[in-house]
Amino acid sequence: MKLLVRLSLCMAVAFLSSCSKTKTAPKKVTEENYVAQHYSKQEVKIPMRDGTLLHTTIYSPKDTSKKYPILLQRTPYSCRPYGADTFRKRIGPNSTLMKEGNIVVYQDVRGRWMSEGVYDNMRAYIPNKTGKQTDETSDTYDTIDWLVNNVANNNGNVGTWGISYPGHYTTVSTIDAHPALKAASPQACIGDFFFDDFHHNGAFMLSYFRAISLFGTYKDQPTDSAWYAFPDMKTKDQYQFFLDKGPLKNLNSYFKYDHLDTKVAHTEQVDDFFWKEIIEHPNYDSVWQRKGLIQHLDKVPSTVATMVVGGWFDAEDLYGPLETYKGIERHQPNNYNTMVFGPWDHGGWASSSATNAVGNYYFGDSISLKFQKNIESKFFNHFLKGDGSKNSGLPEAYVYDTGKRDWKSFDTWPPKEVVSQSFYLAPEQSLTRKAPAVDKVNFVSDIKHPVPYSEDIKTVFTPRKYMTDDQRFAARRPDVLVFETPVLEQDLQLAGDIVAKLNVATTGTAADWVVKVIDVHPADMENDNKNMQTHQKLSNYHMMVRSEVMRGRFRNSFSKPEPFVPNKKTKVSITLQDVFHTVKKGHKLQIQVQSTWFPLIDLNPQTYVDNIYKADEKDFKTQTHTVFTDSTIEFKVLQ
Ligand code: PG9
Repeated sequence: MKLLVRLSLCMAVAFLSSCSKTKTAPKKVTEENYVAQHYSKQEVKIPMRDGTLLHTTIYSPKDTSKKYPILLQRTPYSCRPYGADTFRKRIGPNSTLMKEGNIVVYQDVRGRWMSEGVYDNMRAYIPNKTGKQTDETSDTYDTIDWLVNNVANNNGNVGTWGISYPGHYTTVSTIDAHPALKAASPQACIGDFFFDDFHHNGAFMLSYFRAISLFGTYKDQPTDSAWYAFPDMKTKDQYQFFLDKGPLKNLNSYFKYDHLDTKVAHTEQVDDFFWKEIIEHPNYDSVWQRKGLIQHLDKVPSTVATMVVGGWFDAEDLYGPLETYKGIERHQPNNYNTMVFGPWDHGGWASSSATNAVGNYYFGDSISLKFQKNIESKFFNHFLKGDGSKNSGLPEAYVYDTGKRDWKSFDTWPPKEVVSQSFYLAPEQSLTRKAPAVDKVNFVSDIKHPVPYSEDIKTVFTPRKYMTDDQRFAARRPDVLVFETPVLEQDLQLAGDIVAKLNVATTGTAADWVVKVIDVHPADMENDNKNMQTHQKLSNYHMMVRSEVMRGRFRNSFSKPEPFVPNKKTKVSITLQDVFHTVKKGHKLQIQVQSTWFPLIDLNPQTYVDNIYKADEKDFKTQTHTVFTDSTIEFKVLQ
């Protein structure tokens, strides 16, 4: 009975707020006030099966002459602006869908902003839930059920979409999906925080330092304004800041919230529950494993069509979208499941900019706008307003070649036609198809002078631009090994993942191994870019195409780390995420290998300690590392 009263109260609250508008003279319709002119807004509290109320904002077309599908986004980033009389400037996945008319719904997920409950990062899925047990799949199910049964003028079909964390909740919506869910587009969707965002193969993404408090500050009641604070580094020079800070434990003081009236006992050294989770769980243990979503993609019913979207230069979530698409293909081969990967950084495809570039590298005009209009809108219209058959007119894999700078469609990804081609890290800094005599190359890894990941002096919220940055600054350092082909006499089209099979050694007992794949442009190449920083030139530009780190202790298992035996030749294999890139005739393919990448990732002490987050200054030691020339880089090549 109580729940029914709450529900009817919610409806009453919703109804009153939508009637509160005072009569004003109609304003000129501009992009700025398009939503306010064409949509009405409701704010409701939807009750979950355990009674928790989730704040939900509903934008409905004022034209009630037809029924509309519901486009739902669940987010930790707020439904702002709050209040019945303030409207977003843009709603929905893109302006085409906004102007065609859809019911667009945003919801604060449990424990965030105006919703009740307690937040948990990447809340673990609970199989076979009973009674009032909840997780994000049940919250989504209950939300969709309420919407289709209570929102006026809906056509009974629901679509979900989102980028990054909202992309994660979009993937969640497909698991044990509500029958009304017909289309989902997880975009840059987080798959697993041990391989997306905060960690790469166990190395901590120190460059995410400022983002931690966004997800680790307690709040104990609904709020329409930010309850967290970002650490003040008091400098723009992030490299120097972290070098001066030294061991990670010296950052703990930034995660005590004396200023917050939280339930956490301030006597603890760290109040931020996310930072605590990170520093107490350095290995891929049950805490991270439970949160991983990829393992549950066997629970995506065939009633849901999926289109996974990602950017080839997405520094934050590349593992997630690739593994989400591949996971649904693997578990549910008969589902309608497609992918689109373009020349974008994190969420770049949602840009309304006429020019598309990543950092200093320009790709072309209106690439994002054409995607929004011709691919994304077509996907949702087909499954939510159309016949919903598998004949959507869209390809299985629509992928952009970032070397040739054009799109291609395939009926599988990676393409069936690819062949593996291995290149050896050979002496004299060469990269050869032919196995060289086994030799070795040494370098001193000086933790007092780590290799920068970028030449830029800035404090990032999350890293982005480095993904296409010129790598000449690194190539000219003695602690970066360079291996390079001669000028190519024909195009080399890379399509799929890249596996670095290194044979290495170290004088220490711990080391990180970073591999970078680089497209060296011709020396006589003229700038054609609209986006280059003035000092950057395309002549001999060392364009980063892909890069990845392996924290050496995890070389055999992410859950059971192991030290190196000093000076013992050891195998370290690193899978670099998929690419679709032609290294064109006249260019060179280059590989760089290094052991620091600062402060993108934290410094490895280079002596083995159980938990690097608790390491002391004395544990950090300069070491000499070795790469043997029987190490190979295996590419997937389209002939
Ligand atoms: N995946 C992105 C992110 C997560 C956590 C911290 C910072 C960024 C995102 O949701 O944008």
